Amino acid sequence: MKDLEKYQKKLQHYIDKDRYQHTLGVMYTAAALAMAYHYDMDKAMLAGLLHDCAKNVPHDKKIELCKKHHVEITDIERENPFLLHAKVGAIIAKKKYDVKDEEILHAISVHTTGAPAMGTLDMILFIADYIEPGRDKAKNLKKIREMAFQNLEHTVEKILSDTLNYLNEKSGRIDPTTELTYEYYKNRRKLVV
Ligand code: DGI
Ligand code: FE
Ligand code: FE
Repeated sequence: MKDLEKYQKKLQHYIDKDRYQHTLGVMYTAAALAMAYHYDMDKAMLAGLLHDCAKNVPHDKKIELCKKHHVEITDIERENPFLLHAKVGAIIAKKKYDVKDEEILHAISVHTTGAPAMGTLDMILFIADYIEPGRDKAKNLKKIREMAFQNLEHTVEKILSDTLNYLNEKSGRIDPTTELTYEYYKNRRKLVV
């Protein structure tokens, strides 16, 4: 996909070097997951490439952009504006990168907290962001990297469970969506098994 190069050049002006490296990791990991789960590889790569495009947008600007585009801001997001880089990323992908594909925009907008009943691309991006080769801090990465190629939903549940434990340990405010999403996937596994 030739367009990808154009997006890459542009993106490099807006995010720092380390974030760009992370982004490439997510892009290629999303491609691998798309291959494993028979999803459109080009779409997965574009979602991976652009998912953190709002990471370097100042907090007040993120809030302003949400207001301008009628995107709802929760109290938790107001207190932890970094969470907004997901929703604002979707706005920027649409307005500045001209991405029209709603699945890509949705995957970007839920990539930090997840959301109940995610689609395949949502889960691919959520997981790729967590397991890309440059990540080395989270617990259980080896196991989660293995799980990712076996079952998307179980992997999402495990990532959320570990993220909630991590946030509880460091007393980070938990977005209700993160909690809701975890409960959703936990209950689903119990229903299915
Ligand atoms: O932008 P990245 O760093 O690549 O990754 P991300 O968008 O998934 O953000 C990861 C961080 O988000 C990680 O430190 C955990 C945090 N996070 C996820 N859910 C919540 C949360 N932080 C808070 N405070 N509350 C949440 O519900
Ligand atoms: Fe992110
Ligand atoms: Fe990321």
